Amino acid sequence: MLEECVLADSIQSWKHVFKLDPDKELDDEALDAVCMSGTDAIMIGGSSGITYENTVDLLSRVRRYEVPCVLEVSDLEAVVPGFDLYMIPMVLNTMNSNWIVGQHQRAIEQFGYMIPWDLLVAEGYIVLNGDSTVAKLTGAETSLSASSAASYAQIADKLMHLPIVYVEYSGTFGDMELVQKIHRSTERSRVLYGGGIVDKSTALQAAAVCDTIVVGNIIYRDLAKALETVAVKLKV
Ligand code: 1GP
Repeated sequence: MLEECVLADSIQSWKHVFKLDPDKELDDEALDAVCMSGTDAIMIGGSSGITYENTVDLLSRVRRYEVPCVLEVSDLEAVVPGFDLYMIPMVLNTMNSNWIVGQHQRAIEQFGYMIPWDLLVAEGYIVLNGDSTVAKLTGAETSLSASSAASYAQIADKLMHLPIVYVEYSGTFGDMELVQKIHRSTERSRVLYGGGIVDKSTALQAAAVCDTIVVGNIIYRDLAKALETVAVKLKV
């Protein structure tokens, strides 16, 4: 129990996370570079094409390394045992309650008896790139002013007491003033930012206005640039 709590608490020290998509190819050499990069954690997740098989396969490859490996649960069919933690997204800025509590309710009703509750970490997602797969899938209302976005973050932080607010611009670099406003308006939740971080410069800009940056697609497009982003860890 203690060990599990310590694990969940370790998120508080994460500055940098690489997000790997089980639906995308990454050869062993590239995976070795990612896992040995000094990143704080590997998050496995994606919005489409995630299966039990491709998730197990990626987990077993990442498990050769010491870096913590967490699953961001997006599809019940692809929940694989053996991860260090399970991140549970709740999309706050959608009117479709399916993505806030609906899927969660059905999962708990069906599988509650086997859920390792101490390994679950809830994420209050604020989805802000209207062109992204996650925005389309969840019907997120992405045209938010900074103060609207910050008020969603305060729901996560002050009303729901979620450990994480995830500012999700997947695929595009976001409005850093908006992210900063979210960061300033939260007290306890850790603010994760992801979207369009493609090199050291964008990584440093994002790291300056949040607690943890999440780097995704650039891993598959330009590995050297992706590895540069770990430099944010030197700027503690
Ligand atoms: C996606 O926030 C992550 O969930 C990272 O986004 O792929 O644009 O880096 P990118």
